[in-house]
Amino acid sequence: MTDLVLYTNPMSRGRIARVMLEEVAVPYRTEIVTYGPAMKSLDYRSVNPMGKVPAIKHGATIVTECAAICAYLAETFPEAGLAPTADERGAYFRWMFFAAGPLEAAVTNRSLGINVPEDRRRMVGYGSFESVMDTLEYAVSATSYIAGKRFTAADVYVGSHIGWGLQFGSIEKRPAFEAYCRRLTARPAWQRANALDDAAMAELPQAAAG
Ligand SMILES: N[C@@H](CCC(=O)N[C@@H](CS)C(=O)NCC(=O)O)C(=O)O
Repeated sequence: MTDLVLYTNPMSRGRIARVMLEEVAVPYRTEIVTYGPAMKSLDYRSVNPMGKVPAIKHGATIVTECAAICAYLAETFPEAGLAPTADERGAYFRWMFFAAGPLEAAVTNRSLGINVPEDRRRMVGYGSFESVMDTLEYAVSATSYIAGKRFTAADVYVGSHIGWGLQFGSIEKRPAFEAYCRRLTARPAWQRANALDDAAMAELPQAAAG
Protein backbone atom coordinates (compact mmCIF):
# COMPACT_ATOMS: atom_id res chain seq x y z
CA MET A 1 0.00 0.00 0.00
CA THR A 2 1.54 3.32 -1.05
CA ASP A 3 1.28 6.54 0.95
CA LEU A 4 1.34 8.68 -2.21
CA VAL A 5 -1.99 9.56 -3.83
CA LEU A 6 -2.71 11.53 -7.01
CA TYR A 7 -6.11 13.23 -7.17
CA THR A 8 -6.78 14.00 -10.78
CA ASN A 9 -9.08 14.01 -13.74
CA PRO A 10 -7.59 12.80 -17.03
CA MET A 11 -8.98 15.91 -18.76
CA SER A 12 -7.09 18.36 -16.61
CA ARG A 13 -3.78 19.82 -15.59
CA GLY A 14 -3.55 16.65 -13.51
CA ARG A 15 -1.73 15.25 -16.53
CA ILE A 16 1.25 17.40 -15.54
CA ALA A 17 1.35 15.82 -12.08
CA ARG A 18 1.00 12.37 -13.64
CA VAL A 19 4.02 12.98 -15.90
CA MET A 20 6.02 14.09 -12.88
CA LEU A 21 5.00 11.01 -10.87
CA GLU A 22 5.98 8.74 -13.75
CA GLU A 23 9.30 10.59 -14.06
CA VAL A 24 10.16 10.09 -10.39
CA ALA A 25 9.02 6.48 -10.81
CA VAL A 26 7.72 5.85 -7.30
CA PRO A 27 4.56 3.86 -6.51
CA TYR A 28 1.40 5.94 -6.20
CA ARG A 29 -2.33 5.44 -6.19
CA THR A 30 -4.73 7.41 -8.42
CA GLU A 31 -8.07 8.83 -7.32
CA ILE A 32 -10.09 10.11 -10.26
CA VAL A 33 -12.19 13.10 -9.20
CA THR A 34 -15.04 13.91 -11.53
CA TYR A 35 -15.91 17.51 -12.36
CA GLY A 36 -18.92 19.01 -10.63
CA PRO A 37 -20.29 17.94 -7.22
CA ALA A 38 -17.52 15.43 -6.41
CA MET A 39 -14.78 17.98 -7.01
CA LYS A 40 -16.61 20.61 -4.95
CA SER A 41 -17.59 18.21 -2.15
CA LEU A 42 -16.53 18.89 1.43
CA ASP A 43 -14.65 15.62 1.32
CA TYR A 44 -12.48 16.62 -1.65
CA ARG A 45 -12.18 20.22 -0.47
CA SER A 46 -10.45 18.87 2.64
CA VAL A 47 -7.69 17.95 0.17
CA ASN A 48 -7.88 21.06 -2.02
CA PRO A 49 -10.06 23.89 -0.68
CA MET A 50 -10.18 25.24 -4.24
CA GLY A 51 -12.12 22.14 -5.33
CA LYS A 52 -9.72 21.73 -8.22
CA VAL A 53 -7.38 19.04 -9.50
CA PRO A 54 -4.65 18.02 -9.34
CA ALA A 55 -3.51 17.45 -5.78
CA ILE A 56 -1.22 14.93 -4.22
CA LYS A 57 -1.24 13.54 -0.71
CA HIS A 58 2.05 12.14 0.54
CA GLY A 59 1.57 10.74 4.03
CA ALA A 60 0.21 13.73 5.95
CA THR A 61 1.43 16.25 3.38
CA ILE A 62 -0.92 17.71 0.79
CA VAL A 63 0.41 19.61 -2.21
CA THR A 64 -1.74 21.42 -4.75
CA GLU A 65 -0.71 23.59 -7.73
CA CYS A 66 1.04 21.73 -10.54
CA ALA A 67 4.27 23.69 -10.31
CA ALA A 68 4.50 23.02 -6.57
CA ILE A 69 3.74 19.33 -7.12
CA CYS A 70 6.58 19.09 -9.66
CA ALA A 71 9.04 20.87 -7.36
CA TYR A 72 7.92 18.87 -4.30
CA LEU A 73 8.31 15.50 -6.00
CA ALA A 74 11.71 16.46 -7.44
CA GLU A 75 13.00 17.35 -3.97
CA THR A 76 11.30 14.53 -2.11
CA PHE A 77 12.66 11.88 -4.45
CA PRO A 78 16.15 13.21 -5.25
CA GLU A 79 17.27 9.83 -6.58
CA ALA A 80 15.25 10.62 -9.73
CA GLY A 81 17.71 13.45 -10.46
CA LEU A 82 15.03 15.99 -11.38
CA ALA A 83 15.80 18.64 -8.76
CA PRO A 84 18.20 21.36 -9.86
CA THR A 85 21.90 21.46 -9.11
CA ALA A 86 23.34 24.70 -7.73
CA ASP A 87 24.17 25.81 -11.28
CA GLU A 88 20.71 25.03 -12.60
CA ARG A 89 18.73 26.53 -9.73
CA GLY A 90 18.40 30.05 -11.13
CA ALA A 91 16.99 29.05 -14.50
CA TYR A 92 14.93 26.26 -12.92
CA PHE A 93 13.02 28.59 -10.61
CA ARG A 94 12.96 31.46 -13.07
CA TRP A 95 11.22 29.53 -15.82
CA MET A 96 8.99 27.46 -13.59
CA PHE A 97 7.60 30.62 -11.97
CA PHE A 98 7.44 32.34 -15.35
CA ALA A 99 5.24 29.53 -16.63
CA ALA A 100 3.00 29.46 -13.52
CA GLY A 101 2.56 33.24 -13.58
CA PRO A 102 2.97 35.26 -16.78
CA LEU A 103 2.65 32.38 -19.26
CA GLU A 104 -0.47 30.84 -17.72
CA ALA A 105 -2.15 34.24 -17.31
CA ALA A 106 -1.28 35.41 -20.83
CA VAL A 107 -2.52 32.22 -22.47
CA THR A 108 -5.72 32.10 -20.39
CA ASN A 109 -6.57 35.74 -21.04
CA ARG A 110 -5.96 35.36 -24.74
CA SER A 111 -8.19 32.27 -24.90
CA LEU A 112 -10.92 34.29 -23.17
CA GLY A 113 -10.50 37.13 -25.65
CA ILE A 114 -9.15 39.49 -23.00
CA ASN A 115 -6.71 41.93 -24.56
CA VAL A 116 -4.59 44.23 -22.46
CA PRO A 117 -4.64 47.75 -23.91
CA GLU A 118 -1.15 48.97 -24.77
CA ASP A 119 -1.26 51.74 -22.19
CA ARG A 120 -2.09 49.24 -19.37
CA ARG A 121 0.69 46.72 -20.08
CA ARG A 122 2.92 48.27 -17.47
CA MET A 123 0.60 47.16 -14.67
CA VAL A 124 -0.06 43.64 -16.05
CA GLY A 125 2.48 41.09 -14.83
CA TYR A 126 2.83 39.47 -18.22
CA GLY A 127 2.92 42.70 -20.22
CA SER A 128 1.71 41.37 -23.54
CA PHE A 129 1.06 37.95 -25.05
CA GLU A 130 3.68 38.66 -27.73
CA SER A 131 6.43 39.45 -25.24
CA VAL A 132 5.57 36.29 -23.27
CA MET A 133 5.86 34.20 -26.46
CA ASP A 134 9.18 35.80 -27.39
CA THR A 135 10.54 35.28 -23.88
CA LEU A 136 9.38 31.68 -23.85
CA GLU A 137 11.10 31.08 -27.18
CA TYR A 138 14.28 32.60 -25.75
CA ALA A 139 13.98 30.28 -22.71
CA VAL A 140 13.59 27.06 -24.69
CA SER A 141 16.27 27.99 -27.22
CA ALA A 142 19.11 28.92 -24.88
CA THR A 143 19.98 25.34 -23.86
CA SER A 144 18.60 21.85 -24.64
CA TYR A 145 16.47 21.91 -21.51
CA ILE A 146 14.94 24.80 -19.63
CA ALA A 147 17.45 24.80 -16.74
CA GLY A 148 20.49 23.72 -18.74
CA LYS A 149 21.81 20.65 -20.52
CA ARG A 150 19.82 18.25 -18.36
CA PHE A 151 16.13 17.41 -18.07
CA THR A 152 14.61 18.59 -14.75
CA ALA A 153 11.20 18.97 -13.14
CA ALA A 154 11.00 22.47 -14.62
CA ASP A 155 10.80 20.85 -18.06
CA VAL A 156 7.81 18.80 -16.94
CA TYR A 157 5.98 21.97 -15.97
CA VAL A 158 7.07 24.37 -18.71
CA GLY A 159 6.94 21.67 -21.39
CA SER A 160 3.41 20.66 -20.40
CA HIS A 161 2.21 24.23 -20.82
CA ILE A 162 3.78 24.44 -24.24
CA GLY A 163 2.48 21.00 -25.24
CA TRP A 164 -1.08 21.89 -24.26
CA GLY A 165 -0.80 25.26 -25.94
CA LEU A 166 0.38 23.74 -29.21
CA GLN A 167 -2.31 21.07 -29.06
CA PHE A 168 -5.16 23.50 -28.41
CA GLY A 169 -3.83 26.35 -30.55
CA SER A 170 -3.36 28.75 -27.63
CA ILE A 171 0.41 28.94 -28.16
CA GLU A 172 1.94 29.79 -31.51
CA LYS A 173 3.47 26.88 -33.41
CA ARG A 174 7.04 28.18 -33.39
CA PRO A 175 9.73 25.66 -34.46
CA ALA A 176 11.59 26.11 -31.16
CA PHE A 177 8.47 25.16 -29.17
CA GLU A 178 7.80 22.13 -31.35
CA ALA A 179 11.40 20.88 -31.16
CA TYR A 180 11.45 21.29 -27.36
CA CYS A 181 8.16 19.41 -26.97
CA ARG A 182 9.32 16.59 -29.23
CA ARG A 183 12.32 16.05 -26.94
CA LEU A 184 10.10 15.85 -23.89
CA THR A 185 7.22 13.77 -25.17
CA ALA A 186 9.63 11.13 -26.50
CA ARG A 187 10.57 10.31 -22.92
CA PRO A 188 9.24 6.92 -21.74
CA ALA A 189 7.75 8.40 -18.54
CA TRP A 190 5.87 11.02 -20.58
CA GLN A 191 4.43 8.33 -22.83
CA ARG A 192 3.50 6.12 -19.87
CA ALA A 193 1.73 9.02 -18.19
CA ASN A 194 -0.27 9.89 -21.28
CA ALA A 195 -1.22 6.26 -21.85
CA LEU A 196 -2.47 6.01 -18.26
CA ASP A 197 -4.55 9.18 -18.57
CA ASP A 198 -5.89 8.22 -21.99
CA ALA A 199 -7.01 4.90 -20.53
CA ALA A 200 -8.59 6.66 -17.53
CA MET A 201 -10.38 9.01 -19.90
CA ALA A 202 -11.81 6.15 -21.92
CA GLU A 203 -13.37 4.79 -18.73
CA LEU A 204 -15.00 8.05 -17.69
CA PRO A 205 -18.64 8.73 -18.58
CA GLN A 206 -18.58 11.72 -20.98
CA ALA A 207 -20.44 14.03 -18.60
CA ALA A 208 -17.95 13.38 -15.82
CA ALA A 209 -14.87 14.18 -17.88
CA GLY A 210 -15.21 17.92 -18.18
N1 LIG B 1 -3.42 26.62 -10.57
C1 LIG B 1 -3.92 25.27 -10.53
C2 LIG B 1 -5.05 25.16 -11.53
C3 LIG B 1 -5.91 23.96 -11.27
C4 LIG B 1 -7.16 23.97 -12.15
O1 LIG B 1 -7.69 25.04 -12.54
N2 LIG B 1 -7.67 22.80 -12.46
C5 LIG B 1 -8.87 22.70 -13.25
C6 LIG B 1 -8.71 21.59 -14.28
S1 LIG B 1 -7.39 21.85 -15.40
C7 LIG B 1 -10.04 22.30 -12.36
O2 LIG B 1 -9.86 21.51 -11.45
N3 LIG B 1 -11.22 22.83 -12.64
C8 LIG B 1 -12.42 22.43 -11.97
C9 LIG B 1 -13.17 23.54 -11.31
O3 LIG B 1 -12.61 24.63 -11.13
O4 LIG B 1 -14.31 23.31 -10.96
C10 LIG B 1 -2.78 24.29 -10.84
O5 LIG B 1 -1.82 24.68 -11.51
O6 LIG B 1 -2.82 23.14 -10.41
